[in-house]
Amino acid sequence: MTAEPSTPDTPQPAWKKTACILCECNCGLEVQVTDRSLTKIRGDKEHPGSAGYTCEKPLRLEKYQNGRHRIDTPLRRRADGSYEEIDWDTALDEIAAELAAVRDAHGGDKIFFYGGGGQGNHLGGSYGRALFHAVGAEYMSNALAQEKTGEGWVDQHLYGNHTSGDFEHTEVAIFIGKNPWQSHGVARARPVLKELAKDPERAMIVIDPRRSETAQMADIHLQLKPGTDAWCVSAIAATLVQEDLHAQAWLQRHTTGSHDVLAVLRRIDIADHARVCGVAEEQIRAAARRVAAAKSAATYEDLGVQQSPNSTLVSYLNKMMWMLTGNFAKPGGVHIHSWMFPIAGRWHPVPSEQGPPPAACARARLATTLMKRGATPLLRAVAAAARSPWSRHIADRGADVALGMFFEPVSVPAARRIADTLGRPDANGTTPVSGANIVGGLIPCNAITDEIVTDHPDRLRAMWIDASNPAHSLAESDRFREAMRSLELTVVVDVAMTETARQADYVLPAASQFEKHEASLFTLHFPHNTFQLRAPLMAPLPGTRTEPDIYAAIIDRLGVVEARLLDDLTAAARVSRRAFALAFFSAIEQRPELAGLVPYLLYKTLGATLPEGERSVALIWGLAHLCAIAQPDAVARAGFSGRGFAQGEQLFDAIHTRGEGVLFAEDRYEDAWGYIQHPDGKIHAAIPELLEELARIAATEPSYTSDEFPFTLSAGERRSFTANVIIRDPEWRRRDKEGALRISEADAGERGLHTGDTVRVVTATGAAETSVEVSDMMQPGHISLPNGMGVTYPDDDNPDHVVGVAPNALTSGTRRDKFFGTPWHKNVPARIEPLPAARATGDETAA
Ligand SMILES: Nc1nc2c(c(=O)[nH]1)N[C@H]1C(S)=C(S)[C@@H](COP(=O)(O)OP(=O)(O)OC[C@H]3O[C@@H](n4cnc5c(=O)[nH]c(N)nc54)[C@H](O)[C@@H]3O)O[C@H]1N2
Ligand SMILES: Nc1nc2c(c(=O)[nH]1)N[C@H]1C(S)=C(S)[C@@H](COP(=O)(O)OP(=O)(O)OC[C@H]3O[C@@H](n4cnc5c(=O)[nH]c(N)nc54)[C@H](O)[C@@H]3O)O[C@H]1N2
Ligand code: SF4
Ligand SMILES: [Mo]
Repeated sequence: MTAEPSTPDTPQPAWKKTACILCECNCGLEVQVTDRSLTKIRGDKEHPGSAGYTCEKPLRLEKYQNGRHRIDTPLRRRADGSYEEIDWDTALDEIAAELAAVRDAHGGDKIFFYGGGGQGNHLGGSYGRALFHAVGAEYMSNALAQEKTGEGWVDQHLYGNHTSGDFEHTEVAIFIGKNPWQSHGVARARPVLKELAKDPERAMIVIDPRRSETAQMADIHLQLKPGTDAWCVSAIAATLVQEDLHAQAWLQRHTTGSHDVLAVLRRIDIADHARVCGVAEEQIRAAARRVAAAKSAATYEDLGVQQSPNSTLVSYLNKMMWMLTGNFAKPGGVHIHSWMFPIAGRWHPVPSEQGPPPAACARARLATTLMKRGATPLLRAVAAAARSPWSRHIADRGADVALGMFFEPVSVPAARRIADTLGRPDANGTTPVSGANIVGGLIPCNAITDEIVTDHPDRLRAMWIDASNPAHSLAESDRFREAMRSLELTVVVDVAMTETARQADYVLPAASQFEKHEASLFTLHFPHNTFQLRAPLMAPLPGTRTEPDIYAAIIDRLGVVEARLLDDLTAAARVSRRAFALAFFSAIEQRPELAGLVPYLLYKTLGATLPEGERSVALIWGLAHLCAIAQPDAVARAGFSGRGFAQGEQLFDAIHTRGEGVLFAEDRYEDAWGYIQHPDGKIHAAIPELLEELARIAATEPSYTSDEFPFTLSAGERRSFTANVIIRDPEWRRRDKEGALRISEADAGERGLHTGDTVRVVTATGAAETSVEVSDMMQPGHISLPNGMGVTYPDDDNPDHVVGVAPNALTSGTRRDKFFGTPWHKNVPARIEPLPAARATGDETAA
C-alpha cells in the first residue's frame, strides 16, 4: 500500500475493523485510516467467517472511498439536463412534496422503489423500506430479480426456504454456470477449491462452456455449448434415474411427488441430450455416477445459468442432482440455514426444543388483549415514568415482570407481523401493465421499463433508486434511461454521480460505507452463520448524509406518524430497553399498520437514546430480537443462552460491541429439516409447470445464433478486477484494465485477430468497440466481456471519460426467462466486425 513508512514521529494509526463490500462474502478487514484515506488494508483474522482471508480486490478500496466520483451536495436537474447544487432542506422539502403529490394524484402504488443495497450495504436500504410503506408503495425490485428469482421460486416450491452447499466438507462439488475462483460466493473460496482439487478422494464437476479458472481445476469439466444447460443437467439427472443410482428409500421417506419426477426423467433420451449440449454421453454418465457414488455432494448454480435460456428450469434440474441422491441435511450436503433476517422467503420461527413456557396459549391471549386495549395507557404510564429515577426504576421492574410473563407467547406473532411486512415474502402476483410474475415482492428487472414506457393508466409514475445503478446494470440501458426520463419524479441516493444519477430529477449524496454503520444481510452460511455490524471508520464526508438520516427526514416531512407516539416511545426507551420493548410491541400490536414503519420508529425513538452517532444501530436491535425469536436454539448454541427477551438482548449487545462480527447461529445438520417450511416437513419434489417444460424442451432443438449474429456473447463475466460497478476509478484494476473481449484461438485465427487488437461487437440492440484477448478459455463461437466496465470516471481532460464496454449497451430487454423474466445476459447473439484500417492503427482523426 501507499502509506508513508512510519517513523517514531508518525505513529501507525490504529487498525480498525470493517469488511469488504465487493462481493456477498463480505470478508472481514482491518484498515488503517489517515486523513480520511484507507491507507493500509488487511484481512481480519478475528472475523468469524473469513478468518483473515481476502482476495486481491479489497486492497485498494481507497478507490471506492475517495476519488472524483464522490458527490457531496444534493443536485437538482434543470430543464436542459444539467444539474444545480441545492441545499439539503430544499432537496428534502421538494422531494417530500413531490412524492406526496404523485401519491395523491395517482396512488402510492405508482411510486416504485429500486435497489436498497449492494454487496455490503443493506442497513440503508432496510431504513428505506419505511419510506416504501410511508408512501403506500406496492412495487419494488433490485438485482436479485435479474438473477435469483427463478431459483427462489423453485426453492419456495421445494421447501420454502434458501439453501447453501457445505463445500468445505463435500466429497463432490458441482458448479453450474459458477466460477467461484473469481466470483467467490463460498467463504474462503480459493483455499476451499484448492483443497477439493488436491484431494484424490474428492472431486469437482464444473458445467461451463468456458475453461474458467474453476473449470481448469475440475476433475470433470462438462464444456457444453452456451445456453444448453437444460439438456446437459437433465441428462445427468436422467442418468441417475435410468441407471438406478438414485436414493429410492430416501426419496420415499423425505419427499412427496418424486414419482412424477422419476417418470419424466425415465423418458429422457440421454444420448440425444448429450448431442444437443455438445458433451460426450460417456462424460455425462461419468459425472452422474461420480455424484451417486459419493458420500456427499453439493451444488452451486449462478449467473452462467441464471442469466441464460431456461434458467428457472435449470434451477430445478440443479436441485434434482442433490435431491435424487439424498444429499440434504448431512455433512457435505446441501442445507437450509438460519438467517439474521431472511432476504429470500418467509421469516420462519423454529420453536425451541425446550418447549413453550407453561400456559403459553392462555398467556398469549391475555397479553394480546392487554396490549391492544392497554397500549395507549401503558405507553403514557411508561413515558411519564421517565421523569424521575425512582419512577424509572419502578417502570423498568414492571416491564421486566411483564416481559417475563408475556414475551415468549406474544413475540412470535408480533415478530412475524413485522418480518412479513418488511420482508414482503407474500407480495406475489403480477405487474399492473405487462402482467409479469412478481416473486417475493420483486418485479422482474426486465419488466420495469414495460411498466413505465406506456400510456397505460396504471403505469408507474415515480422511481426511488438507492445504492444501485440500473441505467448501467439492467438490460438495454437506452430504454431504461428513456423510462427514467418519462417519469414524473426520480430520486437517486448514491455516493457517486452514476449513469443512473445522470438521469434523475434529484441526486442525494450518501455517506460512504466506511463513513457510517453498515451491515450485510447475506447471512447464508451453514452450519456456522455470522453477521457483522460495521462501525464507521470516519465521519461522513461533509455535505453527505447517511441513508437512515435521509429516510427519516423525508418521512418526517410526510408526517405519517404523530409526534406524540414518537415522544412516548422515546421516553420509554429512556426508562430501559425492557420498558421500550413492552411499549413498542404494544404499539405495533394495537396499530398493525405501523409494522412497515418499524425502521423509522426505531431510528426516531430507540435511536435517539443510543450514544451519539449510533442512531442507525436501532434497527439492529430489532433484527437481533427477530433472529433470536425465530431460531432460539441455534442462537443459544452460538453462545447466547438467555431465554426470551434476554436472549435477543445478549445477541444485540454482542453484535454492537464485537466489531469483527459475531457467530450468531450454530446450526446442526439435522436442523435443515426444521427449516423446511411445508407443514409436512418434506421436500415437495414435483413442480408440475417445470416437469411439463422439461418434457417440452426435450422435443426442441435450441438455436440462439444466426448468420447475422454467429457468436454467443456472454455480457458480464466476473474477472479478477471486476466488482459490479462499486468502484468506478479504472486505476483500481491491476490487470485487464480495459476489460477485453475474450475470443477462442480458432475464431481469432480465422479472422486474423490478435490480443490487443480492437474490434466492434454488434448485437441486435447496440454496438461497441473493444480490445481483444485471444484466450484458450473460450470455445469456438463463444465470446465474453467482463461486467463492471463502461462507467464514466473523470480524467484530467474529459469529465465523461469511459473505459471498457458497458455490457448492457449490448443486451436486450426481451430475451428473458419465460417464467420470471430473468435476462439472458450470458447469451447475446453477436457478431464481430473489424474496424476500418485507420481506426485499428489508432488514427485519432477517424474517431
Ligand atoms: N470478481 C468479481 N466477483 C464477483 C462479482 C464481480 O463483479 N466481480 N459480482 C458478484 C455478483 S453480484 C454475482 S451475482 C456473482 C456471480 O458469479 P458467477 O455467476 O460465478 O460469475 P460469472 O462470471 O458472471 O458467470 C459464471 C460462469 O458462467 C459461465 N457461463 C456463460 N454462459 C454459460 C452457459 O450457457 N452455461 C453455463 N453453465 N455457464 C455459462 C461463464 O463462462 C462463467 O464462467 O459474483 C459475485 N462476485
Ligand atoms: N449484462 C449484465 N448485466 C448485469 C450483470 C451481468 O453479469 N451482465 N450482473 C447483474 C448482477 S448479478 C448484479 S448483482 C447487478 C449489480 O448492479 P447494481 O444493482 O446496479 O449494483 P452495483 O453495481 O453493486 O451498484 C452499486 C451502486 O451503489 C453505490 N453505492 C456504493 N456504496 C453506497 C452507499 O453506501 N450508499 C448508497 N446509496 N450507494 C452506494 C455505488 O456507487 C453504485 O452506484 O448487475 C447486473 N447486471
Ligand atoms: S471481493 Fe469477496 S472474496 Fe474478495 S475480499 Fe471482498 S468479500 Fe472477500
Ligand atoms: Mo449479482
